[in-house]
Amino acid sequence: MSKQTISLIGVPTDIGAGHRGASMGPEALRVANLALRLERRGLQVVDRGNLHGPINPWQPPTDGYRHLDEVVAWNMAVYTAFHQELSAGHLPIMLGGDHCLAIGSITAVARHCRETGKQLRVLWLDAHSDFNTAQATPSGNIHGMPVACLCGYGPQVLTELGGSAPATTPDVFRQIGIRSVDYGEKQLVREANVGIYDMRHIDEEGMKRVMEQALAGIDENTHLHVSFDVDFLDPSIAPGVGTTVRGGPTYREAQLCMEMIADTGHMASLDIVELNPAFDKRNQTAKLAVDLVESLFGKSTLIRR
Ligand code: B3U
Ligand code: MN
Ligand code: MN
Repeated sequence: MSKQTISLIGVPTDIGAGHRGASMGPEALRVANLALRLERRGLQVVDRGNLHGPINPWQPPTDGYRHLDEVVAWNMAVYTAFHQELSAGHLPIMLGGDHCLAIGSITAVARHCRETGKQLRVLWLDAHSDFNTAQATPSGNIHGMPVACLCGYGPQVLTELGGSAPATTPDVFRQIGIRSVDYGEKQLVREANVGIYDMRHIDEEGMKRVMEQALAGIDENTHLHVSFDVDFLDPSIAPGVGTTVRGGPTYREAQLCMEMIADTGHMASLDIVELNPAFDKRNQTAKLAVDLVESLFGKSTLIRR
């Protein structure tokens, strides 16, 4: 079998976020040696550089959305770049950027799955369920809305980014680490029946059981996309994010989560989002993210198979 090619795609924007600084995420991940660490795992890595898009005008919401036009422009760029890499047989990694950009990446992945007859599964590692709508959002920040948009709840320019709406359905999602869901959003995720493994579930059953449940049903025909919002992690180990929420997974729990994903052998695309170097200290959160991504690609203490 030929070497797997990984394509790094930098998306330097905080256009959907409530704090400035996620735009520096791609460079922080490069400085933390992401490419080299993956190469050491025997993977071929190409860094495609950064995508380009509008500046952040830092405006209040209009009709419930902040920066909708700019969010669409950035997501179109992500959608095109991601789809191109997938069509070439590469494994794309988005270096975000805030989480609104997962609308573009996952719309591309969903199209690729339709074209190849694959079954899509999305693991959404996050403190937040990101299922807000213009009515439910407390902020208008679109990084709190990508899952809703991908499932058809949102402005047409985002729900139909890939030409047909919606990109996918709630049943493909498994959300892990959730501990902050807004008032109206709770009703929405319940109605849509999104698969949510919140922190209580992790506390009660343990990360091992939770991951067994979240990964159940994955087989040869599955395209597994991992959307890793760095605020998934407990803020004591990952302070470099815009919206910290206490009570997240520990270093050990996060490692186990990543290792169990790696064990499936089916991860075919990845987002690393919401890393915010403006809140970080000595790039520690970027280094931790890289460490965990190595585990996602099969790094383990011992030879297990
Ligand atoms: N749910 C809140 C906060 C939030 C969502 N995602 C992040 N923060 N990173 C909102 O504004 O929608
Ligand atoms: Mn998120
Ligand atoms: Mn989050």
